[in-house]
Amino acid sequence: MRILHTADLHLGQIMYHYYERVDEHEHFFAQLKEWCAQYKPDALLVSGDVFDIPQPSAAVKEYFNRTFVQIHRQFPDMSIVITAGNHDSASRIEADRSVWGLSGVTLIGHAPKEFIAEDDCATAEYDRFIVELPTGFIVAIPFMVNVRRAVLQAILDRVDERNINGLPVVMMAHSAIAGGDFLGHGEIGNIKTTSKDDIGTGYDYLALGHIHRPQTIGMPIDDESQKQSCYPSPVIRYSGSALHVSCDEQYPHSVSLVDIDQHGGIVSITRLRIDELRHFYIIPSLEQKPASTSDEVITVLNEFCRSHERGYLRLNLDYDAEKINLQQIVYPILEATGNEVRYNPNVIWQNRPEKDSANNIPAFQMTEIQQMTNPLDFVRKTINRYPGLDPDSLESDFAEIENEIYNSENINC
Ligand SMILES: [Mn+2]
Repeated sequence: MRILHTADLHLGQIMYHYYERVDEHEHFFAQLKEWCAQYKPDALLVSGDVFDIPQPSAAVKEYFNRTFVQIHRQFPDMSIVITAGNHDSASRIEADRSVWGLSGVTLIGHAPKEFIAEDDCATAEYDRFIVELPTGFIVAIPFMVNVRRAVLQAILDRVDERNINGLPVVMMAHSAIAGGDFLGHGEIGNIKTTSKDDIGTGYDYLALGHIHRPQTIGMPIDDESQKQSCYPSPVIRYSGSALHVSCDEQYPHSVSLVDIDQHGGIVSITRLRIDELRHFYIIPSLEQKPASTSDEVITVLNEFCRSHERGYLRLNLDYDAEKINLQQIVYPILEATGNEVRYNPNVIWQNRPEKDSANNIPAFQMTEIQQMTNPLDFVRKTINRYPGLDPDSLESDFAEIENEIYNSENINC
C-alpha cells in the first residue's frame, strides 16, 4: 500500500491580517500533483486543518473545490481522504461529505461517538470512518476534543474483523501526541497532548496532523541528508504543514510518501521536500547589528528587495528605533515589489529596557492561541489578572459542561 500523507493546509490563511497566500498554496499543489503523477499513490491523505478558519470565505471554498476536483480528475484511481482539524468546522466539512462522496473523495468532519452497546448501530457508526481500498484500509479520524480510546479501539477492532487478507492499516488523526517536538507552537505547557496509548492499537501507520514540523514520534527530528527511512510497524508520524504557517517555522517542510508491505510489516517513509514560494527572513540578520535609524531601515529594505524576488520580512531593530514610524517607511518600499516582498509587523526589538513585569499582560503569540485546544490553558496563563477567580472551581465547572455536551451528543445514534 502506498499513500501520500500531508496535513495542515490552512487554506485561506491571511498573513499579518493583510496578505493572501493563494499563490503559495498554488505552488504547493503544483508539487503535490507532480508527486501524485510520479509515485502513483493509492491514496492522498490530508490529516486536518484544511482551512485556516472554521468559516472560510466563498472564494476560499471555491479554491478548495476547484483544487481537489482537479486532483481527482487528474488521478481518478487515487483515493482522496480529507479530515477536519481543530481549525475546521466539523459540521461544515461533514455537510459536504455526501457530495464529495459521489466522486470517491472522502470528507470526514464529525468525530466518532462512543457506543456502549455492541449492536448493528455501533458497527454502522464505526464503518463511517473506514475507507477500504484494494490495497489496504484507512481509518479516518478527524480532530477530537477529547480522544477516547474505547471508541478508537472499537473502530480498529472493526477493521481487524474486516481485514481478512492482512492488508496494511493506516489511521489518520489530528492531535498533539506526547513526545513530539512542538517548536513554533508556543510553550509546550499550552498544548494539550494525547498519549499514543489513547489512540488504540492495530494500525501500521498513524498519519497525524496538527503539529507543523515533520517528524516521526520516538525518532530523532528528520535528518535532511537522509530522504528515506524504514521502520517496523507501527509508525506514528506528522507529515508537517504544507506551508510555513508562521515565521517560527524555519525548519524544512515536506510531504510523506509511505509504503507498507503488509499488516504488521515494514513501513518505509520517503520525505518529499516542499519548495516554498515565499521564505521568512529577518533583516538585518540576528548575527548582524540591529538597525537603529530610519536611514538604516530604508537601506536594509532596499538591499533586500534588490537581491530577493519575494519573501516575508521581519525587522531586527534596536530599541532606539522605537519612535520611527515604520509603517510609513516600510509599506511604500514593499508595495513597489507588487507585494511580492511582504512585511511581518512583529518587530524583533533588541536592547529593550526592563519593564515592571508585575503589570505586564502575558504575551501570547497568535500561533499559540490558534493551536490552543483547551480554553483552560488560556485561563491558567492569565490567572494573575483575575484575583477573585478560583481556578479549581473553574476547572470543575468546565468538566461539568463538557460532560453535559458529551452526554447530549450520545443520546441518539
Ligand atoms: Mn491543528
